[in-house]
Amino acid sequence: MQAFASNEDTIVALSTPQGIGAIGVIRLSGKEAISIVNKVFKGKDLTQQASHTIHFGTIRDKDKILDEVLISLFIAPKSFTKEDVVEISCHGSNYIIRQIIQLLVRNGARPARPGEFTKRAFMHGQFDLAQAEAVADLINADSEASHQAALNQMRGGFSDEIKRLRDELIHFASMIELELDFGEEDVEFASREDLKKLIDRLLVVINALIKSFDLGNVIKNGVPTVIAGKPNAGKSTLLNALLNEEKAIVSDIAGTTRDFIEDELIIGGVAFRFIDTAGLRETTDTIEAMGVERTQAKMKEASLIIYLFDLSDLDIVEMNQEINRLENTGVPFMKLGNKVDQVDESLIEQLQTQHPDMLFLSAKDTAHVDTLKERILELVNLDKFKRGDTVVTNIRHYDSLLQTRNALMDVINGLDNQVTNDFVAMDIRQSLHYLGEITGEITTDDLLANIFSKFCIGK
Ligand SMILES: Nc1nc2c(ncn2[C@@H]2O[C@H](COP(=O)(O)OP(=O)(O)OP(=O)(O)O)[C@@H](O)[C@H]2O)c(=O)[nH]1
Ligand SMILES: [Mg+2]
Repeated sequence: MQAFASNEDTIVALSTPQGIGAIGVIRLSGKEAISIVNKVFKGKDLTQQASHTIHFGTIRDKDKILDEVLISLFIAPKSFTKEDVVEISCHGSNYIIRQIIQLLVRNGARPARPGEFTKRAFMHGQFDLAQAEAVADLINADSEASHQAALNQMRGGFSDEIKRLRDELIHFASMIELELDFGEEDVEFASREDLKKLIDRLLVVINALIKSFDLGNVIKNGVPTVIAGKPNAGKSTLLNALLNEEKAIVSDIAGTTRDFIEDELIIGGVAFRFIDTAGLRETTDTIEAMGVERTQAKMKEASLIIYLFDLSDLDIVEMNQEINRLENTGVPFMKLGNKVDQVDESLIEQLQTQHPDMLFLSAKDTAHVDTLKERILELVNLDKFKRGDTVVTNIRHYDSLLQTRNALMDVINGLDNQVTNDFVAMDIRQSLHYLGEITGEITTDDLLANIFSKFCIGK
């Protein structure tokens, strides 16, 4: 039956989470939504009611009352899907919900597939594809920053920018196609200079969007923050203090942590993924060596490295070598002198003159760890984000932007090499295609199926 599922069907699903709750909301959308519910509802004739009204009554399976419910009516096109939508608020018991949905299915509704309500809203022009995807991100957002990014996108900031650029390019494309129609005659409707200027402008915006993905990605998935240093520096102690939980084993035996240990923590509305690692040293122990290799791999992928030095066991020459190596990785890092409780003030003063940006702390001291959290937040530059600039968070959009950039470069190269109009037109069409993929002006069934299958049922 699923194979024949059509966009014309009236669909039904539970829209609130599975499980017991005070109420559960069952949603239907489609031409028959009101008439199907009307068949099993006793209270009023729902087909005669106005849009945006709520009605009290009972849902009955023949003579058996299943539940007392409230029915909300949304008549097309004034609904989320732009179809007739009925929401049944019933008591949130799994049994009642199952019984009601089965009854509605027996009366002609079809169980909705994942994301099908949102897909219909998209197909009826409620919003574009990038905005539909933001709905999924919004539901999944677990920090203030990722929530804000999804909200910005859902409200269309990003889409507007893409659409504006695309419209300008369409104008040029049509001019050049017109020239093609004139064939042999040497006419030029679209100035090549203006076209180049437009593409340069497009590239500036697109490059900025591409660059924003680094930030967008960490906002959405958490900032990968690696805690590294030599064995016994206090890395696991610091992880535990940050999380306020005995997550990692701490001991005075060097080489305690052998694999990496990871957990998420939200600081100032931003999700951070802290990764405690095996201490860095030369070792003949095979397992520990594998751990060290993993540490190095994690450091390369990190957005931020918190590098710990054990002040109670410090070789300054070696420390400076380590700092040099860190600088060469290109990954932002913080230098931490740990175990301040074990050393003289004079050592700290000496180090402070050499490295003014070094933070001295005891990983065992919660007040110190709070200061560290503030410093971490400062280091991850979220200013751009706070200003409400458009930030790309979706890898699909990122990919389309890269493709757009390539196609635009082809246009520029073509213009520089004075290729014929049909090639220029083709490259412009290519860029329009990739830009259109982002907002869904250009879609394929596969693309849509792929995007909406990631939604949950009922959304
Ligand atoms: N006095 C003092 N001891 C600390 C401090 N931080 C950590 N330690 C101790 O240092 C030892 C090593 O701590 P760990 O957190 O296991 O060190 P690590 O860096 O994870 O070590 P490996 O997993 O072996 O690489 C433990 O005995 C801790 O209690 C500190 O700020 N002050
Ligand atoms: Mg450890």
